[in-house]
Amino acid sequence: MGKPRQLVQKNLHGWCTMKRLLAIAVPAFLLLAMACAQPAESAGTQDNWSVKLTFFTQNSTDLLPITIGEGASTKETMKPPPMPGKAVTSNADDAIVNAYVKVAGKKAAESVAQADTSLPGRVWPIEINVEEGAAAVYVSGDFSNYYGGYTYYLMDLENGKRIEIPKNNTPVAVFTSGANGGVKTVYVMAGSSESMAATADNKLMGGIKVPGRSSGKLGNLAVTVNGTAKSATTNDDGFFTIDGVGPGTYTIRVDGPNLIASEGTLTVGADGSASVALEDPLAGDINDNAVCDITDFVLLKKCFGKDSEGGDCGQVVTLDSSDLNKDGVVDISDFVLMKKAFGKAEPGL
Ligand SMILES: [Ca+2]
Ligand SMILES: [Ca+2]
Ligand SMILES: [Ca+2]
Repeated sequence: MGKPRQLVQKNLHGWCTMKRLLAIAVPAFLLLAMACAQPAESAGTQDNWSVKLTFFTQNSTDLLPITIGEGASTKETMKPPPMPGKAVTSNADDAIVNAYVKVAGKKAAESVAQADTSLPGRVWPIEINVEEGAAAVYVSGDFSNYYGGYTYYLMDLENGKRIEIPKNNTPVAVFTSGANGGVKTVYVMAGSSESMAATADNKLMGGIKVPGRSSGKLGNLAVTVNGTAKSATTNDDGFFTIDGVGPGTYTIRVDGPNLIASEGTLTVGADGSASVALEDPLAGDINDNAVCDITDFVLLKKCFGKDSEGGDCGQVVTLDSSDLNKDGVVDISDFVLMKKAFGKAEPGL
């Protein structure tokens, strides 16, 4: 039960190593990778979708299912807040979902309740009541009616984790064994891009994804709230929080070495909640001059085929800045990433 996430990541590293060894077969491997990236079958639409999350302990009879979503598919359960990027309608559909998981007792599901429906929100807070010395809490998702255009995450503010919920029912740990007891809140976030941010109680939280980079390689990206002195740096999972973002309209900007910065507009209402789907920042600006063009292409070419064991790229460019997906080697995958960014310029400051 609860296959450890680390194992999965280890396998991915192994996969990358294998890919490197078989560099000669790169085109075939690209095809394979593309096949892997295909989303699971999705039946939902943008306005009528649902995702059922089931929280449980090692005792698989302790199940707590909750459903989030939009439209008729969720009418028997809970009405969620609108999606990031959509207007807050402040009608009864804008519900905050609270769920309680009692871990040490016999039952995981103590209650599932719809909280104050007059309070609009754009993330779904889920409260988990973890008893002291409790076993791990896991979550798995049923995505049979999800909308494939959205991605979904659980945000664990206490541990600074952005938890990706696998679409194949694989459980992931939310809180591991030995977690301190008490009520903990995780937030479900969903949006049309993989990078997203939202506020709850004037705390800005979010996750940044750089296409092509795996979780664990998304650290040290700068997130700034333009017009304020507020900023944060992402951790390796792309997770960040910024406190004290009160009502107002802000431009959120994300940038980092060799990236074309992205921006999104966040309007925080009087209740302190709002959300924004950010454009994913794209890797490809190797010389960091705010545009991805032929100069960057030439620099990338200087490092082609190089890895940490295979020599440097000459005087003008480092292997690290050309390794756009941060897998330790400069190869065709990095060119594919650069193609996404090619011709793009950063929004002006
Ligand atoms: Ca940049
Ligand atoms: Ca450039
Ligand atoms: Ca690379």
